[in-house]
Amino acid sequence: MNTTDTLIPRPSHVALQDTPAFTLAPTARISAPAPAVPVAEQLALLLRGGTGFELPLVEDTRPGDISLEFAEAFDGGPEAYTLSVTEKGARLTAATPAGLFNGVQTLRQLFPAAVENTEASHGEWVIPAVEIADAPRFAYRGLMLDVARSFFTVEEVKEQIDLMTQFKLNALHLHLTDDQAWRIEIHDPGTEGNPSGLPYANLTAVGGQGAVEVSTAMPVRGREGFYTQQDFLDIQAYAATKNVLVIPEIDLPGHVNAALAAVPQLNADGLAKPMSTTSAVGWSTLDGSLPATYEFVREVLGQLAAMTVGPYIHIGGDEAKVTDHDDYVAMVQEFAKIAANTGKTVVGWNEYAAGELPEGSVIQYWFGDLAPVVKQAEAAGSPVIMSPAANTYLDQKYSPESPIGLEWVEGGPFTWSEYYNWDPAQGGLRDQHILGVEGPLWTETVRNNAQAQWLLYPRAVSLAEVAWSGQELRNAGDFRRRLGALGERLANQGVAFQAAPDVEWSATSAWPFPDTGTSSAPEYGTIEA
Ligand code: TNX
Repeated sequence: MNTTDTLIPRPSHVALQDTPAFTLAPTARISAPAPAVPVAEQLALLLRGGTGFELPLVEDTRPGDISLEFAEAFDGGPEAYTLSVTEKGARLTAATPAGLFNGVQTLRQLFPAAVENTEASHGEWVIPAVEIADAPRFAYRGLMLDVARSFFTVEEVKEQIDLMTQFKLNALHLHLTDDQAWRIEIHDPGTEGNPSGLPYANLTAVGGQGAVEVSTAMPVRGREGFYTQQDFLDIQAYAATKNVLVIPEIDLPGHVNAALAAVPQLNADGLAKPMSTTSAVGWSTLDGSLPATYEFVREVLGQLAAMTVGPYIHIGGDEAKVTDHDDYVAMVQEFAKIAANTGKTVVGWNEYAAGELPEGSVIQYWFGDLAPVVKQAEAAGSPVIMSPAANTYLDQKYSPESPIGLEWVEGGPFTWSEYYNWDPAQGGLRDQHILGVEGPLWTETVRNNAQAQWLLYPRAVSLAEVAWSGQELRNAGDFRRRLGALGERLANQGVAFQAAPDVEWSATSAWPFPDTGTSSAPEYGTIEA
């Protein structure tokens, strides 16, 4: 098969040449100017694994090399790139390291799937002569990991980053707090910054110990934990090497039971709530009449902003079902102001647009009426992240027989095709209003990375193409064929993808359910002692 035909996401322009192909030789080198060296290193790591070649990084270029170059003016924005492959070598150009990183992902997919093996194999590393010019449709192409309902270690988060970036996904939203747990360390600011003496250390000491328990087969044990501020910096530093921006979320004013359990002063009666393991939603709230509420939010968002490298912080705002509507609006407006005063751009779930938001605040649409979101986008210039549940919710079951996953979203269950066959520009929203697309993985039923992978892949691949490739380039039948070819790459990476029955997979998944007809997958379903 010709690898220029199986690229995912599909590039804007691909012109296969009828000139001789390029063969990567053991003597090949990777040439890059200093600012491109970190990206060149990423490429070298990828290719060294499967080929076993040395692939040293150099500054000059000679025939047979892969070269990374900067070009000043560039069509298609900061993430655009061109890739030119001839018999003499492969040449990537872009205006930024991000553009080069995207080009590297395309180049990687042009090599035979064996390049994804961690052990070197004796392949013929031939890629077709081709001219590619490519740029993303949307700047924000994200996944969300709910680390509150089930904790994911720093290592697991990094593994998720490794996988997502091969499809040019560039945003990782971490849902850090919820009713069942609080996952991010907040330092005690000392007496001066803490007039009410709030026990911030309890947030993780108490709040970090929870998780959802939907069944006895999935106990809390093994799914608790939290990130120190250093851990969070470490995740972001790793993400940055792969062109990924991390967006942290503190969910307010609902989904806060873990905070109410850790900090007694956040309760009107001054008594800490018990921790909870239920998967019910919409039953907890901050109290807008307590000064401690605002003191708390100011301290938490201040520290969060200080440890966040990227421009965004997310303040939640969803499903505050037991919060009086006027209180909700008043709190959310105040919290958004506090967040904006940190210098960051505020993001929230679409309910929060009921309040007046600081200019430029981002609305993440997930559910309900899109019309007010479109209005805000047009009138107030609020960029929108599109996460409509029925097209992006990665926590939903694939079929009624799926051993994990929820199934509350109407129209489900959902496979790769429902997450492919939609256009983010809908209901009057136009591309210029849309920051991008994000697929949330809520983790009530997910207890480790293999299970997360199974819910994510291949649906996250659909979302990656929706976010990257222009609507006119997309075609479900063609995408299904390319997914089939992708199977071998995912299998070589050890990914537990869902073997969608309507796709002709080129290799078997590490977790082939439901093809095997059994719902038991011992290596992923049992609890380690
Ligand atoms: C709704 S989507 C939620 C989450 C749940 C999810 C389960 C959203 C903004 N809130 O709290 O985990 O449903 O699918």
